[in-house]
Amino acid sequence: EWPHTGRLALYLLGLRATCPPLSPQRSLVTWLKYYLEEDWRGSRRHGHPLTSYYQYGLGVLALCVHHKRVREEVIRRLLTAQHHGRLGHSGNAVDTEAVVALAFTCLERRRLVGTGLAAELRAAAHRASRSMAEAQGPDGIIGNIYSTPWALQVFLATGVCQTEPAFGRAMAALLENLEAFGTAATMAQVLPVLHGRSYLDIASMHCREESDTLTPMDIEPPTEVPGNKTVQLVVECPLPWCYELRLYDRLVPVPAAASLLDVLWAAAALEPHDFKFHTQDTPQGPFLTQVLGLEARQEKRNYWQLLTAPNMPLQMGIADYRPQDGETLILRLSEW
Ligand code: B12
Repeated sequence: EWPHTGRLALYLLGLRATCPPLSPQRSLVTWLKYYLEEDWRGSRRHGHPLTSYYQYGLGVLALCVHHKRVREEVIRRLLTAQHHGRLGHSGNAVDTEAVVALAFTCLERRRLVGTGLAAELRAAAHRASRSMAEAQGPDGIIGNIYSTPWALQVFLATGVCQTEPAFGRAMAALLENLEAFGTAATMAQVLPVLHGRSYLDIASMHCREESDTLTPMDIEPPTEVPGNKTVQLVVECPLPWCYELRLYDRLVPVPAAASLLDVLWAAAALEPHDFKFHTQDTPQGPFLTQVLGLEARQEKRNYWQLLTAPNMPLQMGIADYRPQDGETLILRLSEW
């Protein structure tokens, strides 16, 4: 069983933000401390938390927001990882660096550490915020559109948004691309930023009588697109233990509005039924776990990466991505 560090951390952050009348969270907070320890135990062998630095950072952030101390060693692990540039993997560096920088800022602001360590954490958070500003593209985006809200949360939390020109440019980029945030998971990361807040503000929220602003929306059904399209589906396994690089390559006809998930279903229905796949439901949507009987293993840190030819990783999952007519999609067993 993997420690549920990230899920519990997100749950505790969400719980706190809803201003519960009683405080039923105490035992959950204890569980989170336990998961952090379990998570790290894996690292003695592997050199990183069993889950990921992203989840480990979320764990520290959630404990801090609940005003709970963590052992100095736990914080030092994150500082060391940041210092040695070990936080990033497969293009997700900004998200992870930002979560960790928010955790650092929280610990420092809430005075949960001594003055020496507080100064180190402040310096580390400012380093992260500077490197995010430097990573900004000409379009204002930092990392990609989904990591930009995290970078903005760091600017807001570290208080550099007044002086940092990157802030305004990144905010403008977000406002231009709001339609990209269609899932609950991505909305949860962008919404605080649109209100000028970061997850750190949960810690200092005043729970007063608030009107219920969470009202369900009427979501319009997607518009029907008439006609069909053809997508080329390629499966690759560049890992040493695969007998061949290209394991599957076929044209798949689908309706014009089909998502990549629909393409996979259509491929599975084609004669002679040689394409198989499995998914796992996550809060981000269905996650592709198995293709042609090959399972991506969390403990081996491999995953089925989604790309569009020639070699561009998708920024969305299989249920959200809608390929164009004639596009070639690659499912590649990769390491992260
Ligand atoms: C770590 C991470 C990964 C790791 C997860 C492995 C692990 N054991 O940690 C790996 C490298 C495998 C990964 C893969 C992908 N990821 Co990713 N990932 C993240 C990251 C940095 C943290 C996720 C996390 O731990 N959340 C906390 C835990 C508690 O929440 P959780 O919901 O339980 O998380 C699990 C699932 O969400 C799943 N997962 C991770 N990424 C994705 C993406 C999608 C689309 C789905 C359905 C599930 C999923 O793995 C998580 C850990 O078990 C986020 C950053 C972010 N801003 O959210 C990006 C993020 C969620 N990933 C993203 C993307 C695009 C992908 C890929 C589609 C990339 C690709 N081109 O192949 C693939 C998924 C392909 C597939 N097989 O379906 C985007 C999603 C954007 C969106 N539109 O929703 C994000 C937001 C990054 C970004 N800035 O673009 N990812």
